[in-house]
Amino acid sequence: MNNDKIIQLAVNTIRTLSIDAVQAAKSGHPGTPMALAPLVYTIWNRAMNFDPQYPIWPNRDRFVLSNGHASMLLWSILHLTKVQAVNADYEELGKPSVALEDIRRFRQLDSKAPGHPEYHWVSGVETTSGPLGQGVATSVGMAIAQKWLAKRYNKPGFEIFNYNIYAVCGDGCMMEGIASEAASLGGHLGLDNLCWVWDNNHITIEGNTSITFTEDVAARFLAYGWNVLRVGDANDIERIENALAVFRRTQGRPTFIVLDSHIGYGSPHKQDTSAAHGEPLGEEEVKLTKRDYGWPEEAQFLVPDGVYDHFAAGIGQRGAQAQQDWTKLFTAYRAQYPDLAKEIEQIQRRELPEGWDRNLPSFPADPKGVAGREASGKTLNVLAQNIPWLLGGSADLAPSNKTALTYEGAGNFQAGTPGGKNLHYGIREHAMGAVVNGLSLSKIRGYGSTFFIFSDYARPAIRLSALMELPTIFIFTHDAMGDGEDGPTHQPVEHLASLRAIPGLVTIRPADANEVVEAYRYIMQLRHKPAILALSRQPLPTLDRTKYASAAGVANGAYVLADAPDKSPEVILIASGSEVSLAVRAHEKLVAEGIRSRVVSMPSWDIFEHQSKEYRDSVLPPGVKARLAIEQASTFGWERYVGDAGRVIGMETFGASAPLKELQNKFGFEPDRVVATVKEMLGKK
Ligand SMILES: Cc1ncc(C[n+]2csc(CCOP(=O)(O)OP(=O)(O)O)c2C)c(N)n1
Ligand SMILES: [Mg+2]
Repeated sequence: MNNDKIIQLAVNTIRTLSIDAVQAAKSGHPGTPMALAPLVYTIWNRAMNFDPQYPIWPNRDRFVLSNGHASMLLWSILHLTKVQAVNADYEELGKPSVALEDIRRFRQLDSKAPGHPEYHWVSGVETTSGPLGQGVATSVGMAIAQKWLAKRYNKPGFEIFNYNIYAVCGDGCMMEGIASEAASLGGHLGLDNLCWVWDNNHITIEGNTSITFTEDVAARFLAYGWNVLRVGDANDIERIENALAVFRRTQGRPTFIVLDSHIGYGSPHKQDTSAAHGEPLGEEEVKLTKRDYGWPEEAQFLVPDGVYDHFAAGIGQRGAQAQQDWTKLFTAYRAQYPDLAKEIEQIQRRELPEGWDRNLPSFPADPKGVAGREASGKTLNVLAQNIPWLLGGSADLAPSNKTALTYEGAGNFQAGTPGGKNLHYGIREHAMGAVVNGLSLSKIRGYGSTFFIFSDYARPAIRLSALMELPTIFIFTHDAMGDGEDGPTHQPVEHLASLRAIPGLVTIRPADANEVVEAYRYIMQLRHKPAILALSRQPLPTLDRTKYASAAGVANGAYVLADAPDKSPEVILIASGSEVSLAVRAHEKLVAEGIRSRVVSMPSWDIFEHQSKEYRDSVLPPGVKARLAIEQASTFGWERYVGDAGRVIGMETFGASAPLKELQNKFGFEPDRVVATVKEMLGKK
């Protein structure tokens, strides 16, 4: 078989597998895989350094399919290149990541070819994508990570990290704000290891983009500081290959390739129409399209002879060679730089270095206390020195969030200083969320930060953190009404409830400085869960831990902080964050009046829910029905802990603009209100 013929056969295999899978599933997106098969073929078989045998090789090139609806592109290429499956413990499973049977069962339960690319579910998927724009934005985080890793670990003669990141996106990604934020950041940082290819097909679901999207996208990217290239024919493999080669030679800026394509390529009635986007072609049209490709019309899920071999001779050979060369290089590196090599290995396994928690601060009892954000800043600065690969920053609020790493040598991450640990995301919260995901997917321990209220702006990326089971960290300050005068635009109300509702996300709202330290201690040990910290702006009294229980209770999510004298409470006060010291003050009054109250500090619902029933019942004895939750946030959801007979002092409305003291008075966050409510509940009025 001559070369052109086998190439065409390989490309058409990607197309027809996609068509057949969508047809069998009776749902899915055939048009874009049909159009982009040559692109994906070229990136994988001609450009990428990726060893299908070892898809977690640390120096592999990354491929991100940001237009995740075109997932059949990924399932086809993972299958045809015989990428091997690896489990969450990084063990090779000795079977393909995506079998032909999975493709036959596209979009069915347990198939390794789900509707959209899912990290953690299918080996070879570098990030979950589908919410448009997230993939490309995440790729910026991956590119930042590569730059940082290269700066720290590469040594003369040892290019340990020199990989590139390829991301494919569609019109939807280009319309989404998150992609613009990320492109702006990527351009500013001059990420020349990053290449986005835009599938410029002029089609989205509602029709031609002439109805919605008529700006000059290329000009936008030039303005962002990207190198912009154009390939006028998505079927021209040589020109695609040339453009990718130009990308690899380009220094000092990321590359944006505009690829003009025809959605549904080859379909006589659906090409260039939105009908090709998101529904099966239909049996008749499938046959006509196959005829157009010169494909046997009746054949289904056909992988013609020679196609697997063709990929094996391309990416298979090149990737294996690159991986083996690297592994040899790394062996020599380990001999010369054992400490750095050990770090790289720990990073890959998401382990913490020895002594990661040494010198963590401990705060003495102090009625005036320390702000949550202050305690966080101190703790973070210690951890970042103990854990070299812990890095991050804020969306322009570092002075308020106290996230700046201020110790000698921490440095700022900029184009010319990629070893810096302080990232400046700019006022781009959504991209920040995705960038943190990208760092984490690269095994760097990344964090992002802003005011808690603006967690909304990052929420879709945080949700993906949870879906991907990434140990990302989000540090949110100004967690309630502590910024009083800024008013309701800046006062979170529903945010705790809404983040607590995200499956797998660990939400922690510490009560005092020592709970902040314990929260970090807990978070740092997470390997497969994201965490958010909700921290106060204002000082919170540092509780006297000789009198009250140890802050180590944070690791249980909730714990008995102060108890009734006989340890058999008639009422339980449950609080988080700034309301814990309020609960303690009310508790002292109640006890003085002979009421047997208990205070439960509950920094994290999620952690508490993961404790044994025995433990949970010991903290909240089922027999004690008089329960009062106090939290400066939406009351939504607290019924689960206070029960039918309980009460909640929380927020039913937005806040207001006034000094904090007046707000506490207006909204009832005062000891006397707590005491009165308890008495009412106990019928002692
Ligand atoms: C954030 C987000 N909004 C909406 C959707 C639903 N959606 C999926 S694909 C699509 C159209 C995308 O158009 P384009 O990126 O041009 O893809 P093409 O049809 O060209 O493959 C939409 C609106 C989504 N997946 N994510
Ligand atoms: Mg499109």
